[in-house]
Amino acid sequence: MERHVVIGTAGHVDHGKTALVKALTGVDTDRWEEEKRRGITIDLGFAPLDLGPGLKASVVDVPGHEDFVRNMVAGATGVDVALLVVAADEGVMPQTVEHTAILDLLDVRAGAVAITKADLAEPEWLELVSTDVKERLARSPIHWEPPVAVSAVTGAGLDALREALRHAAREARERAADDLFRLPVDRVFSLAGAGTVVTGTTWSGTVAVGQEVTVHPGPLRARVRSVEVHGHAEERAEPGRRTALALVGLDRAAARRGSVVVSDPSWRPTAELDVLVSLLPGARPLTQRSQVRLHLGTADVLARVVPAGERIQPGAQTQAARLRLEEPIVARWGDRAVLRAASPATTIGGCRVVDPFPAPRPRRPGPLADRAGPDPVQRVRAFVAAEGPRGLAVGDLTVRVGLSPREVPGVVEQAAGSGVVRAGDRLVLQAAAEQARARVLDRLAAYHSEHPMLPGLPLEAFRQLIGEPGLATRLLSALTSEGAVVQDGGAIRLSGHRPAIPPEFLGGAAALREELAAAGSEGRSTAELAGRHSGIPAAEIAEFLVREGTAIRMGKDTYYDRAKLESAARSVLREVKKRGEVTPSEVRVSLGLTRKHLIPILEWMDAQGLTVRVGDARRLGPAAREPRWEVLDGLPSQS
Ligand SMILES: Nc1nc2c(ncn2[C@@H]2O[C@H](COP(=O)(O)OP(=O)(O)OP(=O)(O)O)[C@@H](O)[C@H]2O)c(=O)[nH]1
Ligand SMILES: [Mg+2]
Repeated sequence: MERHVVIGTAGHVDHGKTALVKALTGVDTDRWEEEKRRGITIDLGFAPLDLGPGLKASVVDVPGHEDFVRNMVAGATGVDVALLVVAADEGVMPQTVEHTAILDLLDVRAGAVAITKADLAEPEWLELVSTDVKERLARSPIHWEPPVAVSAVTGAGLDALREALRHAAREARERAADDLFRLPVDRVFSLAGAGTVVTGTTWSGTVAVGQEVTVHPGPLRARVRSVEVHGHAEERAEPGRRTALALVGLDRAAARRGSVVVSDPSWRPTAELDVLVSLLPGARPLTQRSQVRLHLGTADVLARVVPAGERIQPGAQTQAARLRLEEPIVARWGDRAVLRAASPATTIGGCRVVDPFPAPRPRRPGPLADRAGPDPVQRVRAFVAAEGPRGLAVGDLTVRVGLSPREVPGVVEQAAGSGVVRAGDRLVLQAAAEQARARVLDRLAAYHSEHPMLPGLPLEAFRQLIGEPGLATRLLSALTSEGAVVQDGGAIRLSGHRPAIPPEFLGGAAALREELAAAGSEGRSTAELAGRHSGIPAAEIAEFLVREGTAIRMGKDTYYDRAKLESAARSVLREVKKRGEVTPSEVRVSLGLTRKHLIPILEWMDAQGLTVRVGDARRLGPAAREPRWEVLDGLPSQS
């Protein structure tokens, strides 16, 4: 199968990068008038390069001038193979060092080195420069091929350089086609007939003509009208190559360098990242709220640093920090980024994204080592553990935890064997799930002992106790399905709980029953009951009497003795039967009640369906035909 890689130039200004790219590819990548006039590269240039059987490359040519390092970083982000260019006549210079550091920080794995302008140097001098370069690169983690002396003018060494690039390509990272599609945009333009075109290097995944994509920030929806790779129409965009997408529905002004085109909904912008930072030797330490410029993909944004410890020192050890970004960007677990000082603009280090969606509290990052690890199962476990009882959404495993979609089912299955349980669409640590369960059971037991007469904890109070609605629902359904908890109307209780009057209130309860019986059709409000019977929880006892069946509550807090209320209702029904319909004043006299006490009873009867209101009068309602309300003419009812 044919392999595609992106080769990125690097090196000091004027060292011959663009001339070398032209000698290799035939393409002059300095397209701008200003570039021609000043004789330097300002922005990125692109050219295809055929490296022989089975290997195709796209070359990204970057500017070497120190004023345009920002553009260099945008070009370097998608690079698989570095092409470091050092002019024989000048040797290693500041941007030779800075560009090499940037390639390191972006985790470029392999590269070739061209000692160019060889035609200008004596062989001994060439040898000296080559040795110096080799020694310096020995400390770099990148796999560098031995330097090749070349001349863009004579063409000397170009074949050997092609061979070195082929070798380096073998060491380069493979970009996964079966992963989520992502293309960081480095150019946007409009083209007659094609509409808005965005270009960039496809980092991972594929997207086909006709497919819907999302452009961040936005998010904006668009459809892929066509795909081009170096001027050739393709059916789909694939990783490791320069890609131009013509997008239907995207306004030219809505995208820019730094935008990202994706197709999966799990990509979301974020303004906080937990990262592992490494600072270059000689960089100033980063302290609380130091300002830096973060370059991730083709985006660059200002950010404040919140180190996990006191400060971040330069050195080999990476250190945890949270970055608060001034604008949201798209980031994924494992992404590499470059950090530059805001002013003067110098490269100070880099970072690796460990959590693109960290919990807002605590405001500093917790330990990141477990979540940064390469083993996917351990990593999932660490993310799940960090989420506590909330757990981690399975949908977060791709972008947040860095798994490819095809890995997800297998990793979830393996994680299940190591203390992670799946609850619906979330993963929770077994221990955290058990803890949450125990907390609910404890809380219910405590509630029952505090309120032995109540049927259970109101559902709303339970939700507030848990805090998160999704978690509350999951816990409740787990506990009810295992039979430990019963949900009964608006309350939840332990399955063994039976509401009962505790011994110390039995006397009080008897007194309330008597009180309500004596109050008859007048009823008593909670306030009246509490006022007359101090020292007992009158409201809770009254509610208990309702559930036990000896009392009836009307409205929010007026209680009646059931037998008394029903007997009053029967009297009303008898009157209605006799007369066909009655007005309140007609029944008031026969019942001997004041209007104040009669009206609530009539309204209650309306609500029960015993009576129907017609103007000011009442007629028989449908419920009055039920056997227990059947009222025999002229005879007293059996209540
Ligand atoms: N003699 C000789 N001159 C060269 C060679 N390669 C490049 N040059 C000259 O060096 C100058 C700079 O070359 P560029 O290719 O523009 O350098 P660059 O590295 O692309 O410069 P920036 O992009 O601005 O960093 C030009 O005048 C080239 O003609 C070479 O192999 N031999
Ligand atoms: Mg150039």
